[in-house]
Amino acid sequence: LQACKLAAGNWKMNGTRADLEQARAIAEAFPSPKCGILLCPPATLVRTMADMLAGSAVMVGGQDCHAQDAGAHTGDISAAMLADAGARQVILGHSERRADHAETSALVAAKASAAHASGLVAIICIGETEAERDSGQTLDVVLTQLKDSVPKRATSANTVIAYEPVWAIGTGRTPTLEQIAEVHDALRAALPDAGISLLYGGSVKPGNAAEIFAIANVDGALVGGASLKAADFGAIIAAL
Ligand code: G2H
Repeated sequence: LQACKLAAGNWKMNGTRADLEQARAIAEAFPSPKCGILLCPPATLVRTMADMLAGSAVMVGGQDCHAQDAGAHTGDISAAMLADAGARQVILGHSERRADHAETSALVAAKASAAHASGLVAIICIGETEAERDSGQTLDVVLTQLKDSVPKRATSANTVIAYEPVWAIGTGRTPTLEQIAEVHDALRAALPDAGISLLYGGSVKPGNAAEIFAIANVDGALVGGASLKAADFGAIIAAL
């Protein structure tokens, strides 16, 4: 269990400049938080949000990066570019990227190495589908994803893992506290560095955050929908 937990907001494909006010409100509400606070807006807002939040306690991150530094990859963004725009972290291997863009764990590991080389913390997402859980494969799936998605030399300084059961993402359904604990315990035992933070993600909201954060081996949350409004995300941060 980490002394300093992390509340990470993943805005996904949501947000234009008007929404930066939500980020400003979070920074103003938590001038010296006891935990880490991170917002990952769409790439179009990273530079502006990082400039706006400079000097505050709120970090800014990206939602994906390419495995290479530069080149002929239309539409892609490299880790070096995110770092140059003021990002300190990057979410990688989110299940929506694995599903929408056919990202494999091997690709995610390559992206994580690129993130590390650019000085970014990689937040690597793993999680089982509903069919995998129903057929009793949850631990096999997440441990295999962990092994294949995390670079061998990952450390607590450059890597965070987010366990996000696919069936709990954006659905309002959350696993039982026992189900979260079982997976986080298994992940902790398998990490290349036992100090790596383990976030839970999937329909975290103000009403369930405190009980999820109280689970041993849960070091914070990756929050989607409930990170878009400062009131909700603030309530989750306050529960850390
Ligand atoms: C899981 C999570 C954030 P939500 O994807 O990554 O989203 O909180 O909306 O389920």
